[in-house]
Amino acid sequence: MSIVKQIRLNSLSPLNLQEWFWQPIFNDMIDLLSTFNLENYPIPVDYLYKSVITGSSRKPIEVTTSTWACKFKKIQQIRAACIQGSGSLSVFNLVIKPCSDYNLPFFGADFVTLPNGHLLALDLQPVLKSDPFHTEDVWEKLIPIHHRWQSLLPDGGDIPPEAKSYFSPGFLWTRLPLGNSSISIINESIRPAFKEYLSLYLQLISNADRVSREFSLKLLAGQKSYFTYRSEKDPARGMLTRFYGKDWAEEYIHKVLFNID
Ligand code: DBV
Repeated sequence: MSIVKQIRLNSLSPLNLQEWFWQPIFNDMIDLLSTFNLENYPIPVDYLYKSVITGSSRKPIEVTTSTWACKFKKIQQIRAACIQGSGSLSVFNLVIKPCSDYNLPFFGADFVTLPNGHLLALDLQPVLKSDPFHTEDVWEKLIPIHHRWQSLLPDGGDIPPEAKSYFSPGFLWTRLPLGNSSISIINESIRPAFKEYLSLYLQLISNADRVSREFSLKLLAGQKSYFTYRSEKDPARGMLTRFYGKDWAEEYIHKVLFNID
């Protein structure tokens, strides 16, 4: 059974990957975004869709990587990297990058299914790590939502120490084993948590006012260092290189996933 190949005219065309484990959450995202006037965010055609046959000759496995992206008022880029292989390989990685004229955090989700289990991360991540004016009003809204869902989930364990300063006090983080009980947890906790985090974020966007030119330059510098960090430390680098080769993987990480321009 292979994934349905899609001919997508641009990155904004709907993504409807047959058997993609994270498709329902992706659809929730589209529903929530549908009140905004979404515009295409061009992605080079080589990165819109990529497929490789891997595994053994007796048991070949197709691994596809699709990129979905758009932009809208106050948001410079929203992009999703969507990977589907066999049942135990599936990724939905989402980043929303606001225009630096607005005092907004990033939105980030990393939903990863691998043969050793699910790894689930959700956060609104500050652009400036130690500026009290930046996102000061966000945390009192996010922390109760975080607490409600995190208390139902096991803690995800240690994260790389250099990553810690990028996380917010509302970082939702868990690891679950493969199996039906985890699928119930994903449906009953992760999916609604994602919707609540994203709804809060969209509300923050709607309420955001322009900042001064001076502050906007600070935010821009913070965004650059965050994207540089994410591109240097991308945990998917090994996997993408293995499937598609070093040249494609490096270009994808630097020019598409974490493009600073
Ligand atoms: N992570 C990405 C992109 C991916 C991706 C663009 C295209 O930033 C997938 C895919 N993340 C991915 C994979 C792994 C992780 C791990 C495949 C597993 C790597 C492995 O085990 O081999 C959250 N993601 C992780 C880890 C953390 C995060 C903390 C464990 C890293 C480690 O142990 O080294 N990623 C991190 C985070 C956000 C995020 C907080 C934003 C909310 O996107």
